[in-house]
Amino acid sequence: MSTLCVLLTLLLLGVQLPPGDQPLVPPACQRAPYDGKAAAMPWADRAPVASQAPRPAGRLVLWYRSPARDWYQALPVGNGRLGAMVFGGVADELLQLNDDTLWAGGPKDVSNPDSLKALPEVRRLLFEGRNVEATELAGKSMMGRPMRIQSYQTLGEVYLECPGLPGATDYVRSLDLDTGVASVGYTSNGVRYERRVFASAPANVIVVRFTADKPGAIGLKLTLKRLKDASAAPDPSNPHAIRLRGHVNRDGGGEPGLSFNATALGVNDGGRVSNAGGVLEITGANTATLLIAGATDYPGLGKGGPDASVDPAGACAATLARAASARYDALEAEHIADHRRYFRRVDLALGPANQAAEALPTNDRLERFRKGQPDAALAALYFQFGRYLLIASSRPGTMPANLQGLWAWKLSNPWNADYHTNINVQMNYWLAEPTGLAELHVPLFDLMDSLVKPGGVTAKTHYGAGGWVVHHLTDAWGFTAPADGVWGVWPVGAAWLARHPWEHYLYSGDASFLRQRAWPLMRGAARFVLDVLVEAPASTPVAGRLVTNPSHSPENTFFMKDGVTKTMFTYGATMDLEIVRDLLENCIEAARVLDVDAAFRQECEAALRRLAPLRVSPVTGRIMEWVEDYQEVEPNHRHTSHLYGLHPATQISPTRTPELAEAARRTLEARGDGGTGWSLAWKICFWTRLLEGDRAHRLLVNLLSGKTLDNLFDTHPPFQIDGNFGATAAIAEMLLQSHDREAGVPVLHLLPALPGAWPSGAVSGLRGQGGFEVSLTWNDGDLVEAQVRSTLGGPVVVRLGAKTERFETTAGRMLTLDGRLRKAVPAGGRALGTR
Ligand code: FUC
Repeated sequence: MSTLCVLLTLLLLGVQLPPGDQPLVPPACQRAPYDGKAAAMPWADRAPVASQAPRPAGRLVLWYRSPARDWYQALPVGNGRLGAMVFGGVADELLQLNDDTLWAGGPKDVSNPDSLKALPEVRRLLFEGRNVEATELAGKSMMGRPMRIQSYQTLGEVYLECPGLPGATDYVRSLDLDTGVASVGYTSNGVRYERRVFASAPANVIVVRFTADKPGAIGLKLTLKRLKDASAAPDPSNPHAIRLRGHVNRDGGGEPGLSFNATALGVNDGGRVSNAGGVLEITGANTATLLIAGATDYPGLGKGGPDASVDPAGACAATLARAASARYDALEAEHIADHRRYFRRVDLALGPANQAAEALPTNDRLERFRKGQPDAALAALYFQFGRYLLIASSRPGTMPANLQGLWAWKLSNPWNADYHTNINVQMNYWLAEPTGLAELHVPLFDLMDSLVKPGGVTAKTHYGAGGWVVHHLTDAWGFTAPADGVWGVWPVGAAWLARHPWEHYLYSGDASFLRQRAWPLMRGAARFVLDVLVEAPASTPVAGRLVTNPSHSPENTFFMKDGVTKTMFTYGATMDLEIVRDLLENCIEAARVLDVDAAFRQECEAALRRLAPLRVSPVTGRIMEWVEDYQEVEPNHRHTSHLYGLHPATQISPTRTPELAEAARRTLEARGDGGTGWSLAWKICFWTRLLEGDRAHRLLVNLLSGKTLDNLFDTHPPFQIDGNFGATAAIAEMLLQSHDREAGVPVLHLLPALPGAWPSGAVSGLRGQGGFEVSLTWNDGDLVEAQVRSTLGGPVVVRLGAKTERFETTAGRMLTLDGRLRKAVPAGGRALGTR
């Protein structure tokens, strides 16, 4: 045994686990499992690897010449529900698994009955400028009980050994975004080995395929492990399978938490498979396929606690029996077709081409970029990676993408890998509509539906209000009360979320969706808001106007007028007012379209007339973040909440409200060009809405070079997926914006924020509000051709620089325009994309 192995074994022995929860480490598998201690789940392959392998085929690949050394270098696959991080080892392979329903905790009414009693006093204190006392009182009486949620958790790990491999040459691992397949290839002992890994949505399994160019060369041993609360064993129903069964210990005792199971099944061609001692062993096979299923007894959003009628191990066995009845080739073909159904809707090429950069492994390419070398195509790759990640983490019927999409290796993940509703989960979905993934938006609406009931209880208990409320975060169990600390007393989470189904309607024009799903959600969120708006008293700068109270500008602290006292707690924070205005305006429009609820519409209109206005500071010329011109404690704070009106809403516009746009620009200058990953992504969206492509690009460069990990995951730090999704949406908006209207007619603004760094390019399949599909080519920074396909028909205004033209469109027909917006005859059959 090598010293390393001895050390690893000792390390393993040192891991303290409750009896019965010992991870299985059969003697054959010498690797110690991850001990939960190191920050990034480090991994080392025993086989030395050498490589000068050339770039794998495929235009949209992430690729590397060595196995991942930690989780942040591993590559994600996912089918919306089940995910894996693939490390790509040779002698030691690791696949970290997730099931998007595996959450600690359980459903509970967390509302705080003391809240309503304290509310008038908290409001009075805030209006009187006694913010510190208000914070103290709210901290004592307004927080959820308990005020913390529990974490989304890892499902476990697959540890795989290919013993006897002395080392490898010509090693390459990759993730092909166009197929959704991760691959590993290497040569060892004169044999070329290939491994392909994907998460199939149709088959509901993760598939790992092993091939070699010599018959009988495949041998491996595999175990399943988890840090805690689970144990592995042979599957009693299948001699070719092993399984990991576990049970989340809810709240450290008491009520039962979720049960879960992962089963790995070996399918061989030649050789043998056994599961003795809980080690799945394949020897002497020509090819082998590993099928991995995962399941929990999570009952579905809003459906209470663990579902006693579900047996996760039985569910896995049934899934595996179905998957194993298909040939591997058929499974792979089915997966690729399913993935491409979404992925290939949009294609993007950004020039100038840079062969030197594109020939490099992704980590080296990033490094080159970090050193300031231009690489336009890297932004296109990042854009498509963002779309890939949404396809892999949010499918109809799955949980919505959480703070880490669905990839999380811990039991207690950063911010619990929850659904933060004061920017993060919304940002996760900004790309869905414009980048052709509208169906993948639906899990967010499912989450919202499930929050109406608990959010209604919180609305009533905490505020005596109707409708539904969500504060700054939620989880799989319907948590809607203020969480974490007094900054959690931020009652406009639902109001912000309500923009999402409305946008889904704006893009699709689907009136039945608007009537059946969007409207009830919007109306309920607005009902709450109408009930909690209060009139600001005479002593305040917004006397007589309606404001929220209590309120926060998310997580940003300011100095009170004494210049010393720090607080976050306030009334009428600008973001609240922008969110409320947005929601009420959207409700008025929705009620008009649907021709419903005239009285409610009038109520919204009356409230809008009295709402405190957006204001520009006479001192700084910026959009004011609070009702008073307070100084921020951290001028470069990551949240720029008071620009909600610029993005995602449409209250601030360089064409319609140039003064406000100028104030927004000054606001952004003051906040600076840095920030966490998601903060940068939002700022890129802001600059894009200000039509400043070069400035947007500068921040995109900061994001790619400063907040992007080797596997292209965004880092807060640590990893947080919102930055990937937000920047993908921003790139789409640099090329096409569709949020404006001219006399009620949708405006397609072509290349509104094209940066100098992308002088040439082509994009196909972007979506615009009003049911448009848009493809563009440009060269030397000028539009060459635009194709606009309408799905709904009707008029459209096309804007390019200072020029606007109005056209009539016909549903299902294409409008082709030249670089001066003149109708052109489409060039016969020429595809705009570059594929
Ligand atoms: C918000 C942000 C933090 C972090 C957390 C998940 O509260 O302020 O930066 O992104 O969400």
